[in-house]
Amino acid sequence: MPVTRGFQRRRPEPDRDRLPPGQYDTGSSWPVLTAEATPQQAAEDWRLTVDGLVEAPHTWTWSELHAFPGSTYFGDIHCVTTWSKFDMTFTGISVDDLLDVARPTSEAAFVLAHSVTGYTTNLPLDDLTGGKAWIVWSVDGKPLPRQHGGPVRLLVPHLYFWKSAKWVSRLELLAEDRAGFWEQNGYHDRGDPWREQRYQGD
Ligand SMILES: Nc1nc2c(c(=O)[nH]1)N[C@H]1C(S)=C(S)[C@@H](COP(=O)(O)O)O[C@H]1N2
Ligand SMILES: [Mo]
Repeated sequence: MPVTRGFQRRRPEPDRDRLPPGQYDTGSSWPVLTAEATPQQAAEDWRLTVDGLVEAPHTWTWSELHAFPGSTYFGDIHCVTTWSKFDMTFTGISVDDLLDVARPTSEAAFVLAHSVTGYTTNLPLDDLTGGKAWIVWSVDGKPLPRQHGGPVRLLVPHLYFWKSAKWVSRLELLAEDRAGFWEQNGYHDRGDPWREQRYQGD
């Protein structure tokens, strides 16, 4: 049967330029991946601490965090379980602004991000600076749902999403890399999705 070109049904082609190797587009669904029980702490009671190898360790309250200039990430996220989700809008503040106050010492080279739940994940300090990482409390214009890390989560979208600690309460600056929860269980210390750094040794 002849088919007029303009009426041909287009099969959605995976967006190769946008999908890191081994990933698929999850579309409108946003899976929840949580290793622990979701904490129920009220937003107004939230505290975020930056300490360890810094000149000026500091703890911010929920309202103090909101006093920083707002910063938005618009783009994609990539989970190591192979889903990627396109065109997310997260709003909060830049991690740079917190580090400007706390001032990492010259020895500081790594960060262990802690959640109130005890979940941890490690990152090179360089991956949290230069406008690449956020502390976020809203997604697509709405408060971040609790199962997705609300009231406050870390967002490091250029790395696999396990680095984006939900319910983040502390950024601990370190001289040496110290493995976090998934990293102790065999996941990669850096986790760059474009280099497919899923597991230790990748
Ligand atoms: N506190 C905490 N943060 C976490 C996790 C977790 O289990 N606990 N899971 C990580 C993993 S493996 C992923 S893929 C993302 C999932 O975020 P989501 O549930 O909002 O999709 O959160 C990351 N941050
Ligand atoms: Mo994940």
